[in-house]
Amino acid sequence: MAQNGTTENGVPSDPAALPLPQPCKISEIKHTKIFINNEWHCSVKGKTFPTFNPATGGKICEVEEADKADVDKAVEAAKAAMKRGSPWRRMDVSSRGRLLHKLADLLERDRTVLATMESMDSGKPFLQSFFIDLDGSIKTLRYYAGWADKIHGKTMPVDDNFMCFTKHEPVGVCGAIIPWNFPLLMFMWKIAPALCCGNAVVIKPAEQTPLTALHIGALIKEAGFPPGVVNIVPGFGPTAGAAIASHMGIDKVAFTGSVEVGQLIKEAAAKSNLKRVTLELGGKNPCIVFADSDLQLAVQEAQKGAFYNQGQCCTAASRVFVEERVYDEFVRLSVESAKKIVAGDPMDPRTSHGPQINQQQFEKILELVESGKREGAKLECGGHAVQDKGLFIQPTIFSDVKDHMRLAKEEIFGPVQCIMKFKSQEEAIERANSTHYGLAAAVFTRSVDRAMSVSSALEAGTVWVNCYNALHAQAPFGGYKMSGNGRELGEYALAEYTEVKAVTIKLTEQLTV
Ligand code: NAD
Ligand code: NW8
Repeated sequence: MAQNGTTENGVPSDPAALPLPQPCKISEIKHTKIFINNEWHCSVKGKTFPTFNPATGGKICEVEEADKADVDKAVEAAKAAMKRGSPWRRMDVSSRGRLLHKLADLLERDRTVLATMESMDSGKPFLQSFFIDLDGSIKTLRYYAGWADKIHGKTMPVDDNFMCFTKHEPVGVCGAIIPWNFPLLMFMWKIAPALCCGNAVVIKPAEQTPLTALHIGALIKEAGFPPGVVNIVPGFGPTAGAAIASHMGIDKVAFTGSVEVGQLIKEAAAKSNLKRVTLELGGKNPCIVFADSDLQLAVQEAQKGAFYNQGQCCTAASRVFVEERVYDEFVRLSVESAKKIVAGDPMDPRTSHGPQINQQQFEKILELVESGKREGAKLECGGHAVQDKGLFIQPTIFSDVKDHMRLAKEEIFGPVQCIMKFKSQEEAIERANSTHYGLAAAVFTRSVDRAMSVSSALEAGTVWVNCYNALHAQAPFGGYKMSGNGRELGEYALAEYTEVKAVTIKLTEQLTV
């Protein structure tokens, strides 16, 4: 059983929760324009770009393409929303929280439409969109709604002649650039903490998956956020994305995506106005399975870690280290279970495995699979595209993977599990840490001592013990080393969206008794 009371493909395990939700018919996409100042705008250059359904290859619709000039307009709107005396600045903090709750209510109302649209645009199985992405998005909004009226500073005792306190103020205009693997969830991870702290946002969805973000634009307006508080600029990385990263009017940028682009963003931020940068980049996440673990559980969780969202997760468990004594059994059970995964139409409730996002990712993954075959890893199952099915790739398992192979070093971002053998705990830790990444890691063991010592030794922002992908709005998420800077979710994310002001007041009246 997976988390949140759901089974592998997101189906509720509680039969009382049946019947299952069904995707709805979307005959026409309503929102395809740039969202600025609570209004829909055509692109300044008059350009549009197509968005496709990766399951069918069919074009869904054209979307207005934002470029630098559109980002400039969005930033002006956001700056106006942040101006002293503006409705957003003057709004009392409880009302800010109510607006975020209202937005969450509207996501609940439109849950089926949003889940259907998310699946059409990204290829995710509908039930996963419905139960994981929508659930996570709604929980993230409600969690930060609760923080809106609890963001306060401290009073510092200095010397007798002064009163000194801090205020946690919004940073200002926050840029956000997000990827295509969790289009709606990443949107909420960015806007919810930004808005609860009183910032304005200019956000660019990924060019592959702009649709749910634009629907949310309509809901933001309906919820009653003042104009300019959230602005959505669908477009490409080197144009709209780069304009955000180098904009003089943007005070902070949050990015989720590849290491390469993360480096470009930091460089652009440094060379423009030194805007603050938070980055959530990839991982080559180790999963360590000890012989004393519940092996069935380890097999299931490691598999979910490797194949969830077609392997397109920054948290994907792509290096599984298994203790020698249970290695053969682990491989056997993993292969047996992987062969049962049903790839197919994302709208079909039996499907738990959809297509990759696009041709470029599809080819990159298959090229890495070929490198594994060439370098001598043992292909246990899969290893090919699903016949005649466009962008679908079979869940693939390699055993006997060695640390020097490309499979063990590069982020694959596809449904490929690499299994490796280890002898000692010390060796497993050493090898798990020998990567420039450090996003997440997992340990499977029945020993509390071992869970504690191994989780301390792992260089990763998240360590899961006897579970995988156990993300919660309350817990911080982010990377060590080259997996990123800063934290999203939880209380820690608030620090990324606030400036701290120290106010020191000289007191003239002196009490002598
Ligand atoms: P990417 O990093 O290019 O894209 C992520 C976002 O950055 C998109 O919104 C994109 O438009 C934007 N972007 C691209 N170039 C930019 C630039 N020069 N300036 C500003 N913004 C820019 O990722 P991708 O090309 O879609 O995927 C490539 C690889 O990145 C994947 O194979 C995977 O390894 C990794 N990836 C990681 C995540 C993650 O969640 N950490 C998500 C998607 C992709
Ligand atoms: C925020 C996120 C979640 C949540 C639940 C289950 C499986 C996978 C993910 C996940 C609040 C509450 C719940 C997941 C999401 C994003 C990434 C990787 C895995 N998130 N979930 Cl990058």
